[in-house]
Amino acid sequence: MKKTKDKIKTDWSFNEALEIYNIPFNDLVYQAQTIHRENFKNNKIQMSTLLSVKTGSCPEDCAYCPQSAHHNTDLEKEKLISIEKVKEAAISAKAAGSTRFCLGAAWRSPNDHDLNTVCEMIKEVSSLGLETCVTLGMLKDHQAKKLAKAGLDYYNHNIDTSEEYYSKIISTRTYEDRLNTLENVRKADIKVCCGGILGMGESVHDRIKMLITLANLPKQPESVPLNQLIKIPGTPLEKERDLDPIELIKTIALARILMPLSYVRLSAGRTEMSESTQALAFLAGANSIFQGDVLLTAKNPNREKDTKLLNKLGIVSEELALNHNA
Ligand code: SAM
Ligand code: DTB
Ligand code: SF4
Repeated sequence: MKKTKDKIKTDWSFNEALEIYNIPFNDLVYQAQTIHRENFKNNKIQMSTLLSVKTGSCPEDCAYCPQSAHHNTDLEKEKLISIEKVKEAAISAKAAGSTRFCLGAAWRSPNDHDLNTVCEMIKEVSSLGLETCVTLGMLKDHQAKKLAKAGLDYYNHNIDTSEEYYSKIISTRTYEDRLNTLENVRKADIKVCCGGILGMGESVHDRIKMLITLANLPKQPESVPLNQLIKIPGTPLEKERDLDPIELIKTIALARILMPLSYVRLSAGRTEMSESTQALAFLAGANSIFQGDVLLTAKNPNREKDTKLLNKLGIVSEELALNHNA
């Protein structure tokens, strides 16, 4: 296991990655699956469950997001929920086979009072034997340290696309802001969950550049969520062109090859994907999913549907490593 550990490459050039992306499809998927098998257990995937703890009214203008106050979407807004509700949802997630519980809040950045409440939520979830992940927007140095002290395992903060395309999608913050938060998370010794969205009108070049940015971080993210855009009515991207499933699979395969030790999560958008596309995604090296019939606010395949698919493919959920906090 983990044969590749000592030779992780973090100086990928665009042309090197493009060359890999352009090899014949079967060769690309074969290479990705080979690297996958060198580093992970075959036919096992990691399951995470999401919970939105503060929903809607976000001041940011992310063009894809149903929770932005700038768009008129059909969304039930909710203030920060109680610790008790979080605990209940985490217990159900664990019973359904999830090993990680992820809390999401529609904030530009948390205030210190709310952050204290989230820290209490993290402690509750950890005490159930689940890994914890939160995504709360931008973090200052001291906020990341506070989360680390509460025992947080992962922080999710996506770069979403290439630096060049970023301003077409979001105007209320910069790529640099995003990278600064990732740096603060790393400095606090929290594991990084960072990925992006495919199908927002970006080019193949943008997707490759996004993957290079992730792969060339001083330390590659432990978890890389790749979301297919969910086209939410009322958002500026509601009529965006469908993502070609072959391009999705090629991007997943490239992510696996550039980041051999990272968990690559087939994240949002599985409701709109066929079983065959999802099967190919796992073949190309995706080894994590969100389970549960809602993501934060949007639909996700229900448990019955996922169980049926995973059974057909002979894929099982990865058991929680006993020393997950080590
Ligand atoms: N506000 C925090 C932030 O932006 O970092 C946390 C919550 S935000 C909803 C988390 C991630 O969800 C975004 O970075 C984006 O990648 C993803 N996301 C949001 N809306 C989406 C959509 N319609 N389709 C696919 N992914 C989406
Ligand atoms: C990630 O990359 N995808 C998840 C998680 N990180 C927080 C969120 C997907 C959100 C999809 C839209 C919604 O449910 O509102
Ligand atoms: Fe707010 Fe996050 Fe949605 Fe952007 S993605 S609008 S920051 S909740």
